[in-house]
Amino acid sequence: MTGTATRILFVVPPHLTFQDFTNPPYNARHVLKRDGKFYGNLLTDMPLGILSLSAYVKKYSRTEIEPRLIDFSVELNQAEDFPYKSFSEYFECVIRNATNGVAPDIIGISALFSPSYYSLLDIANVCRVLFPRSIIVAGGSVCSTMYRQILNDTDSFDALCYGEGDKPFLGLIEADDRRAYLDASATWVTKAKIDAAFQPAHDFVENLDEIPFYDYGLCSAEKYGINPAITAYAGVSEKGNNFHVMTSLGCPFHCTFCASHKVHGRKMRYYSISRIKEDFLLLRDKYGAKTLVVQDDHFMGDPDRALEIVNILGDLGLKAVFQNGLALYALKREFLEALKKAGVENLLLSIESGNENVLKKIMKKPLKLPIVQRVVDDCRELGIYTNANIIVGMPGETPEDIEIGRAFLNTISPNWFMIFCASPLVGSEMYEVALSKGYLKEGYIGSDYKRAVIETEDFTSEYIQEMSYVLNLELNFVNNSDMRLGEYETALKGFENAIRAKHDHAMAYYYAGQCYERLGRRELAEKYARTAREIYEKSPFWKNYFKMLGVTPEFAAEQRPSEEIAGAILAAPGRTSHSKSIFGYRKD
Ligand code: B12
Ligand code: SF4
Repeated sequence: MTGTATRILFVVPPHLTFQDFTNPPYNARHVLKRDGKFYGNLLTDMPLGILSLSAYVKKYSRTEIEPRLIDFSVELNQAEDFPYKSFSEYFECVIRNATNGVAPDIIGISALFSPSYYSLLDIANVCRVLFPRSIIVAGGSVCSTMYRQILNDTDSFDALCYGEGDKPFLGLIEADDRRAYLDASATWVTKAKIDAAFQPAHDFVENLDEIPFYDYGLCSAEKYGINPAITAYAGVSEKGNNFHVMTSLGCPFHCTFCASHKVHGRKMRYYSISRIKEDFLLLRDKYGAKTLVVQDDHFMGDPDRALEIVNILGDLGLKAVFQNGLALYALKREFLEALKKAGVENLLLSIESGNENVLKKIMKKPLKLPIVQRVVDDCRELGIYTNANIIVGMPGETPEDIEIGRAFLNTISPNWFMIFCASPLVGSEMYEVALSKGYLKEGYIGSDYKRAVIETEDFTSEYIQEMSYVLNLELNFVNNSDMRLGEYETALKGFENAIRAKHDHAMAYYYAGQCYERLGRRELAEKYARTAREIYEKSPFWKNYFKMLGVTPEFAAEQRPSEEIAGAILAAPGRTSHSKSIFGYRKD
């Protein structure tokens, strides 16, 4: 370390709460560690915000910058066991070892997800004790939307950044008196300012080409390579050597469940095509990238430009995953053909609801169901594997609405559905509605679309929790589209993936066994059927769901469901409300 260098420690809190890490819910991905316990599995995409900040300040600062990164999601996934009583104890141990007694000048924590909220506070508190003189700041979506609460909950921060941090962070580093700069800035929020009803302002880099090539060197590609986010996509064959990229920032839409505009605004800003090509080449040739995971909020903002980028990917021989989904209305057949030609083998379709009324009035999402049908069919014809994102439990949605959506979803054939419980992201319109109407349950801050935390006049959170799981089992297993269409090899990809995510997935074993049977692979068919049976026999959980969904495995004839339940659940698409009779969870 040189005397004049600015030492920066970037920290990413874990994306899961302590509770969800040490005691993962039944519908979450989990892993077995050496200590014989199951832990929540954390998604570990590269933290582009930090890579952007680091690159920006390295280029524009007058001083030498010495950055380092601790990403606790990666650290936790790598840990072979977890002998700690709290995250706080663990954070202290890791940070102490990593810094080896040398205090950073600035500690910058990046908190993008609400489930990180308490870890954000814990990390700041631990750092304040370890390094009383360091400047401690944080940024990201959580800080941009919850700055008041954070600053009321802890005194450990010097300031929080509102929105994008490239320019404000540079301003901080360059300031002669850093604390005075934070106090005076319109973008940094300090405790003194919230007391004075201060409204922070964004300070964006308007021309994105001014942000240099992200500082990917901060991330070990090997550590991030085992990212369970990408392994979750059964249609992606090249899972190693994946790097994350952003080709634009901003999104003009107003989806009520989204908070992204609080960080990036609603105006689209784009990197130039020549710049994108340069970055992709560097990633391929210097870093060995094989797959690029495109993180844009609205990649289809300019469809011609999007096509150009897709063609560049194809020319460079890079595979691409569009993790945030692509606006379906812009996915014309020609564009999908170009994607396929460029080697895109998996698409995430942000359908969100199979009920047009919910899409339009409750989610404010500009999507028509015939478009959904057309895009799903086109992708299938072209051999692009599709994952459909669905959200249930929005304030204002009724069980009848959910049933209408459910009926539609049973008629379309994406390869896999990802069903989420609506989560009230602070900064979203939906959060404001839920808050003003008293719909939020305790613990909503930690919710990450797995736990239902909204409760309205129309439904309880238990109903939504249960419904999301039933929809998952029904759409992905009982009524699996690939099995329906005789695509057994493809169906197996989804089932095997489900088994990797949940080791005791009796239904995945059961249907995988049937696929092997149809493919004439007797030995595997028997093995999977045997495992399904072993799990089933020991598990009231699975007995309940098999029964509820009207599935009677050969080995459990005595479990044949009553006519009433089987009829209610298995009725052909178009069925109407039966949820009340099955779950009895509605408040009324
Ligand atoms: C990529 C992404 C992911 C990736 C992970 C990204 C990662 N490792 O960082 C994955 C797939 C893992 C993911 C998962 C989820 N995501 Co997500 N994700 C995004 C997305 C689309 C892009 C993030 C990104 O790379 N942005 C680009 C960089 C350049 O911007 P940035 O990270 O925000 O950083 C800038 C500023 O925030 C700021 N900043 C950031 N950190 C710091 C630190 C300091 C010190 C300073 C000064 C400034 C600063 O400066 C940066 C540079 O300008 C955002 C939406 C968005 N456009 O930001 C949603 C977003 C962050 N995700 C969101 C959500 C809800 C989720 C999930 C809960 C959804 C789900 N269930 O699947 C999960 C949560 C994770 C979990 N519990 O498992 C919400 C978060 C809202 C909230 N309050 O929680 C967002 C905002 C989208 C939305 N709809 O509102 N996500
Ligand atoms: S959910 Fe996606 S499309 Fe909708 S406003 Fe947010 S970023 Fe835009």
